[in-house]
This record gives sequence, C-alpha cells and structure tokens, in this order.
Amino acid sequence: MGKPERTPVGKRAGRVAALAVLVALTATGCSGDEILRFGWPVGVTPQANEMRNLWTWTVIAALVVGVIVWALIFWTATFHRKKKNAAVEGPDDLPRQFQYNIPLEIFTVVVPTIMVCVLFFFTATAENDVLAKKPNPDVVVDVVAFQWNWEFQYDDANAKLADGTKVSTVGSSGEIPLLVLPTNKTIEYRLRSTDVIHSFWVPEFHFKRDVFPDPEKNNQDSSFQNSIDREGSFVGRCAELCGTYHSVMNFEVRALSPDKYDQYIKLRTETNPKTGKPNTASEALTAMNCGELCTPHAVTTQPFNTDRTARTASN
Ligand SMILES: [Cu+2]
Repeated sequence: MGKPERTPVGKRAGRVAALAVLVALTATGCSGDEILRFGWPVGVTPQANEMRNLWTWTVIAALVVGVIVWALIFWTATFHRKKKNAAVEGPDDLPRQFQYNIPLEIFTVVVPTIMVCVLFFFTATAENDVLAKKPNPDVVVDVVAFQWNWEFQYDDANAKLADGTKVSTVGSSGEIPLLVLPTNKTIEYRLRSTDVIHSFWVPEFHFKRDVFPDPEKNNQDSSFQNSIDREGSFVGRCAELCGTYHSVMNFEVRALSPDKYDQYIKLRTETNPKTGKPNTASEALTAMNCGELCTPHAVTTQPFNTDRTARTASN
C-alpha cells in the first residue's frame, strides 16, 4: 500500500483556515503597531513602553507555542482518527501509541521549564528597568494622600515661596488637584499618606504604588521614578479602597514641555497682585495662556458632589 494521499477535506480545511487568518488580519483595520500591541493600552512613559515590549514578545512566544500545539491537535484529530472498522478489526487499527516514550517525556518537561526560565528572565529584567532610580532626578514631588484628596509639593530649590515653604497644590471637594510635570525629565514621586493606605495610580503610566502612612515601618519603598514622553492631561486615581469618598479621590497629571513647566513653577512662586497670595495652580496656568494644555482646571475628570443630603433630596 502506498502513502495515503492528503484528503480533499484536509486541503479544504487548510484553505479555509488560511482565508480566516487573512480576513481576521485585514478586517480589523489595525495598524502594524496596534497588532503588535496585542491589546496593550498606549502608555506615556518609557517604563510603560518597556512593559509593552515584554508583553509583545510574551504574546509572540505564546502564539508560536500555541500554533505548534494547535497544529499538532488538528493534525492528530484529522489524519490519525480511529478508523471506522477498528471495533471489528481490533486495536491494530489504532494509530501508533506513544506512552512510556522516555525521550518524548523528557522533552515535554525540559522544554516548558526552559520557556518558564526565559519568561522569568525577561520579566525580571523589565521589572528592574521599570523600578530603576537615578541618583539625581530632575524633579522631586512629594505626593501626600489623605482622605479623600491629594496634595503635591515640589521639592525643588526653584519651587520655594518667599517664606521658604514649598510650592504645593491641594485638591478639595470642589477642585481636582493638578500635578503639573515636565516632559522628558526624570521625575521622582515620594509617596506618603496622612491617614490610611491609598494608592497612587495614573493609568497612562501603567504604574500603581500603594501610599502608606508609615512606609518605613511597612518596609515599603515609597518612591519611584519615571519620565513622561509627551505633553498632555492624564487622569490619576486612588486605587486602594480608603473610605467613603475613595471613588472621588482623583487628580490630573498635566505634562508640559520643560520650558512651560519652568514658567509654571516660576509663576507659582510669584505673588498674584489681585489676591496678594502666591499664584495657585489654576491662576498660573491661566497666566500662561498656552491653549488647551493650560486649561486651569482638570479636563480628564471632574469634582463629584460629595453632599449626600443634596443627592438624596434630588432623587
Ligand atoms: Cu484613597
């Protein structure tokens, strides 16, 4: 008996599969970058990009393994099925059996172990890069979380008021605090809470860190660094359930070019002739008048009505 010919059914299944892949790739209308992103959201920091790289390569590796496994399953299921008359003719009609195949079993233990080691190595490398700190960051911000808002203090010699205190922005129930930062500079965030545990989270940074009242006692590294690739407004949230108004504990990162940032900090240290006090964040941004980027209030989120009695009355 000669080698069995590939059945027309198999040929047709192959063609349909190829067509399905082609349609799936073209019908989505995704760009090459979007496809390689594999659903990973767009970040605005080099650290987020590093994590994106890890994700892309992990998915590619998983797809390679997946394609091999799927091909083996379909190949086996299609071409090595038990023949119809096997029950009559006995077990000789079964395809070749592979149990107790020592080399194959060693292969199926060793290869996955190597894959886990490779994934572990690249994950640890990416994590180290994301958590890396430079000894002299360009900007240091003290992030103070409290029930239920944020205060941002600039720890910089240029960001001192006449009385020597730091330039700071505090949120209130009527105003979302704006954390104005420069692009393409190393920024260090020093996190501290005055009451319970909060969590500093800017989704577009792809980074979240708990804010502890006593980080040292909790043996926690309460600071991290990143830099922001482009100008824009990015929402920030508290990501640790911290009490009644946890869900309204939002802020906004406003990333400005270094020139605009310097101008902003300078304005914050100057006295507003109308109020006799140093410019607030919104007054400084209004004075800068740089269009959408200088909107004097948050554009990514808004204050919520925290007056429960008013809400009950309207319902
Ligand atoms: Cu909180």
